[in-house]
Amino acid sequence: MSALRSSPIFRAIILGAPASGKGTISSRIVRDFKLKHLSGGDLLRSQIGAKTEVGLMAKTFMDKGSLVPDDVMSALIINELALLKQHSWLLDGFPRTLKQAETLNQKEHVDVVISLDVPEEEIVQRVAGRWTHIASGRVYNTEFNPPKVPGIDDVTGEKLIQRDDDKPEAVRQRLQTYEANIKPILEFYDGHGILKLFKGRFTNEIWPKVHGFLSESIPKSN
Ligand code: G5P
Ligand code: MG
Repeated sequence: MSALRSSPIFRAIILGAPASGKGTISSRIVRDFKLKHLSGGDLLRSQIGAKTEVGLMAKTFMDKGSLVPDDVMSALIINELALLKQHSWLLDGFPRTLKQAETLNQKEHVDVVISLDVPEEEIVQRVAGRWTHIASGRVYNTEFNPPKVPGIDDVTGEKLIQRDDDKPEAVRQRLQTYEANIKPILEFYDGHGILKLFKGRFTNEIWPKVHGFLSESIPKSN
């Protein structure tokens, strides 16, 4: 779809409600298919950590569970993708509005869009147990994939934190924001024939299906 391209480079998007497992499934995709991973949320959190003007502004929206304005978000992502011209990539959590989808479509070719459909009650339970390593975006869950040492990242030994927007009010707002925006985005990609839905309660149930789908979709020379 969009810009013409005939290389073995492969570009995918992963969408889904807050805590539907986008980050968890992305890390498995990166491990098995060697795509570069770019998460809008991780990018914003690194801007917040660096106390940039964009980061400080974005935090005011994120803490409430609202979306960062389209122009700011699209500019951030498009700039990052411009650095990945020679790479296959996986874009996590972008686009989140039809406007963002249209902006992306004008700039980049996308091969497939993976959409995760996980029941809401499962999501609410998960968030309470999530611990994040901000610098890398690695996520843990006290039940599902606990770190080897509680509160410590397995790879770097640095401290894990609980995200400010994982408080119950913000999670409720994030879910509402997602529901209010997702339908036209899915219709947009379905209209381009590149949407693939994955429904399930658990990551370990969804992941083999995503793996099978990508094994079929990614060019073998990649
Ligand atoms: P983010 O950072 O993109 P969300 O809300 O879309 O945030 P989030 O919270 O990062 O999504 P996820 O990546 O879908 O969730 O899920 P995950 O982290 O892998 O899994 C959630 C938890 O469940 C983890 O603890 C994991 O270990 C656990 N888990 C996974 N699978 C299972 C399972 O099978 N069982 C169990 N028990 N646990 C499991 O965006 C944050 C904010 O940034 C802004 C917005 O303000 C947004 O709210 N933002 C944007 N604003 C505008 N436009 C955009 N495009 C934006 N992108 C981000
Ligand atoms: Mg995530």
